[in-house]
Amino acid sequence: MGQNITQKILFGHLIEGTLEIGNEIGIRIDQTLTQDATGTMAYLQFEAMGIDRRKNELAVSYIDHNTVQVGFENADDHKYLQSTAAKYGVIFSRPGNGICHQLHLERFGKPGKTLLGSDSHTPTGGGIGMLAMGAGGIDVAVAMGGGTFYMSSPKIVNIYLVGKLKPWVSAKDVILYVLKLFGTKGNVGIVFEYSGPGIATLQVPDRATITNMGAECGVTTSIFPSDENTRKFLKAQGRESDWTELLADEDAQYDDQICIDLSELVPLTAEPHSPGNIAEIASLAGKKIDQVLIGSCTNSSYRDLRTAAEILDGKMVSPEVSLGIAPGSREVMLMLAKEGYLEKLITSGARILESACGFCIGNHMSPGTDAVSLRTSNRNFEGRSGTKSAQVYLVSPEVAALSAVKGEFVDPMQLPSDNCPVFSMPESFIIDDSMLIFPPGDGSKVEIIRGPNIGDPPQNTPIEGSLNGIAAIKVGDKITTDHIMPAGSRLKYRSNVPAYSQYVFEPLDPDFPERAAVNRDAGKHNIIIAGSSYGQGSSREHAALCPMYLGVKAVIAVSIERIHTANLFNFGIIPFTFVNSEDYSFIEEGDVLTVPDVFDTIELSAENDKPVVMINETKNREILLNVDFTLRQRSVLQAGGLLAYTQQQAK
Ligand code: MIC
Ligand code: SF4
Repeated sequence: MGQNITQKILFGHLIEGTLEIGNEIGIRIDQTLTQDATGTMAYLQFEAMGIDRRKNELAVSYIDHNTVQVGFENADDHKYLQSTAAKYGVIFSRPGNGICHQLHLERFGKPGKTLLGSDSHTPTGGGIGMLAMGAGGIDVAVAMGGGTFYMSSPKIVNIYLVGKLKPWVSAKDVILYVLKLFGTKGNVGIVFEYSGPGIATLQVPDRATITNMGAECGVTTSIFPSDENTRKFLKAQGRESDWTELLADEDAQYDDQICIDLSELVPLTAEPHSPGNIAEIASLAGKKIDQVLIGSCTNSSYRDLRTAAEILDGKMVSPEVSLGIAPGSREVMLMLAKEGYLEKLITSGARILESACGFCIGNHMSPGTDAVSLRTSNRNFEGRSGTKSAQVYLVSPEVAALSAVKGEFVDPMQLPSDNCPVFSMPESFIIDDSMLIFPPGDGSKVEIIRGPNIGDPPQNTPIEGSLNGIAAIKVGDKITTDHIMPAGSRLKYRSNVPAYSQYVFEPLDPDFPERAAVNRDAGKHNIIIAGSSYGQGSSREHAALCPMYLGVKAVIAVSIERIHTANLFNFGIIPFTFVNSEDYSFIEEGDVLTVPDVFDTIELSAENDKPVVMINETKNREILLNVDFTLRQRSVLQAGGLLAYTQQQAK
């Protein structure tokens, strides 16, 4: 039987397990990437593992998230990351060089390779045929040390594309349409594999926009074949020798298939406050707007910004609108500058921002009160922009640029199609790797620079005996990691867990940290009760690490997203799910919850394939919990987390 491309890559990298949907498999990771906001913890954990040098094929440490210095903390983090990169054999991408996903695609990604990144949008690499996945920093640290990456063998869903996009409709509309079909929950353990005649009409930057934002569906990753378009892109990057063809076999099988006719799509948007709230732009035409931001790892390529520049050429941004543009990389910025597009952008009144995540993570350019902000980024969770009352809409660069001029939503389908800029891939990009620092051959003499904000990664103390819990907080459905561990202005505490822990659940319940600390200090175990799709969004392991620091020992949810589940295991927090989701309503904040001899009970339940019985002492009621944990996951929990487990294994 023929293989699809996901299977080809998985078989080629399989170390443990069999490819049956839902089975835990262990795979070899070729390349890793980290970014500054998750990287400090990843390298602190790498150091704690006692490995002297990175062992995988290629590792890159990017500085892109927090480049705006307010206080000394970020600059100190950057120094720490630069020195760890030199010491451990990691390539360092200096602040200003660009956003990790855009840069990795341009300079390092290779078809057929596996890539693990401490950022949920790592699947961007799927645009050139990589099996690229997001994970917590500690998983990336283990992979850098040559360790196996464990994941659930995916269900492979084929998205078969036919037709060609109409003028004014672009890749962002494709992925927004996919989000409309699949939503933001219920897709755990899936890989979207694209194929069909329609893919030949999509260039690498288009494909990367689509694989990037597959993350919003909660899938493990998304992948396109590596074909002639991929070769052209890599050739233009001066890397044709990195190209290999990677196509699904003619008789490849998939676990499911849907077909999308590209020619039927129209411009779409994700309305506040979820990337899954899809509406047609036509339904919003004429609505007043206040801010437009073009950039982020989803839509900041040369293709996207050149298109925006062509639309803005000779026009002025509306006086009611603030337009910011953040190129995805220095290469993009140089291309725009050399070809005169930067001048067109500046002349139109656009504010040129640094090649970094910036506005997307809410650390600058927060909109005004109740403002309507149009962004080409991938997440519009409430408050992520830094302004709780802001209404953030996710749109294509075409809609963003047109609307910035008019001061209101513009439906491009009402405009002549001849006005739509046509893009063709340049023969060559401007290649300038001078902002990359390559590590010395021998890093043993390199001194690691640690500012006062950088502390040791806290370790968990494993539960002994019973889970003696208190429902310390009860939250609803679709709680994102931005709700659990806000980023934006709090990002600078990423390497200081005691300080960052003071903001756990800040947007939902700012008193939580104090309450949890009181329980913890009284010897009680804090438990988080949640609805469905808990931990959506980012890969940030602080959404497990900081609750761990506050004494959280278990999460009980209707369902938990993939990366967050892995992060909970990694920090020794038990990720229970309800057997009967109605039981969610039988627990209230403050209830006393007990599982006697918790690890023995879990072992017995796992062996006999039976649920764990938890007692809600306050309500005098038994509640059944799923424990479909593997032996490895159970051992990690018992050790108190992956760091302790890895240290034990190394002895
Ligand atoms: C995000 O887009 O939410 C982030 C910031 O890039 C995160 C990583 C982080 O929290 O540092 C992600 O997507 O994983
Ligand atoms: Fe950066 Fe935004 Fe992309 Fe996250 S989603 S990596 S914050 S640009």
